[in-house]
Amino acid sequence: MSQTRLQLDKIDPTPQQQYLNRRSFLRKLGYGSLIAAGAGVTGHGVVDAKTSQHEALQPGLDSHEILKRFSAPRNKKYDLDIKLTDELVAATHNNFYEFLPGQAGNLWRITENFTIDPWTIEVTGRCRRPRKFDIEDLFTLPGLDHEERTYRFRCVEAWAMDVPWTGFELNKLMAKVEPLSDAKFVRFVTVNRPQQMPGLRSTQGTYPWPYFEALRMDEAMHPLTLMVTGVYGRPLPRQHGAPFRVIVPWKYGYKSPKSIVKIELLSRQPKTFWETMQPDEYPFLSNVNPNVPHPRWSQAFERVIGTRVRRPTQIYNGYAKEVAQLYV
Ligand SMILES: Nc1nc2c(c(=O)[nH]1)N[C@H]1C(S)=C(S)[C@@H](COP(=O)(O)O)O[C@H]1N2
Ligand SMILES: [Mo]
Repeated sequence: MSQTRLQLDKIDPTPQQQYLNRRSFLRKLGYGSLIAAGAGVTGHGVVDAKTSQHEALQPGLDSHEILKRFSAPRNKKYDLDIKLTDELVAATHNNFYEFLPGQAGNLWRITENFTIDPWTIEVTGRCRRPRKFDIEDLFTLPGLDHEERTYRFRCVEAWAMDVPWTGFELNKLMAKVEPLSDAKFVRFVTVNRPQQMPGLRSTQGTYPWPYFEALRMDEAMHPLTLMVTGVYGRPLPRQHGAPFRVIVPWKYGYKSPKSIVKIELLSRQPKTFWETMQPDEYPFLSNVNPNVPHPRWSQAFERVIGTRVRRPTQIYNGYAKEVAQLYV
């Protein structure tokens, strides 16, 4: 067995654990919604979906087989023309301050007992139909069809990854609550659960918990902004922000909040978590820009995790064609 193979085996509990999570997660969704979710997942209609889901729930299939069967149809429009980050590398290189302040490789372990089912997201504020969505809603409501997109992702601390997220455009969820015309900003709030989140306990008083982020309405409604429910064809692992997070690929990573419980539509610009503490370092917009250094380091280059690649940072993280017009 090669050295690489051995190393992979050593950290293999992660995908295996995710696979088991996926099984119980899907079981909890109930059979009816399995079919519905499957229809969105395979794109081949209800009957095929039912078959593949059914088979996938048989014990003994390896996690890669599961991954193949549950992959949402990939939206070719957003396909990156580069080698994707290894799943295990992404799963063991995370940032989730509620569990552990700082960058960490063992967040998958620290988040192990975090309860993600049941879960609700409340969408409220300046909208005609405020409502709560549960897990099942996000997988089964019409119009929230899941797809897979490969996106670049850039942390402000100059590391990058290229990963396949599964989810749907946030604007589709917004449409369900019918925003009012004075809804100009969208604020996201992460779950506040100190008994399961050791980072919340150890930093009480240091940080303004719970974590909150925000976008302008036009940014939130942009087709690139994803409500993410999965990655690498599986439900989102806890360390990546299960069960639901937002991904905004042209902004620094902290603008992509995890484990969201509340979305508020607001008429005025709110403060964000990091902006509250260090407005010069983490301003509201925080678009990826190689020409604007962080006050303490350059943003000209980025390190691709799991590789030796150091590559130039791209303006808007490579999404200028799609988003530059938002900022003229
Ligand atoms: N709730 C919450 N969301 C968060 C963070 C956090 O600490 N708490 N960290 C952010 C930062 S700085 C980054 S780089 C990304 C990391 O996402 P990943 O661990 O899935 O790679 O999550 C972002 N979302
Ligand atoms: Mo980050």
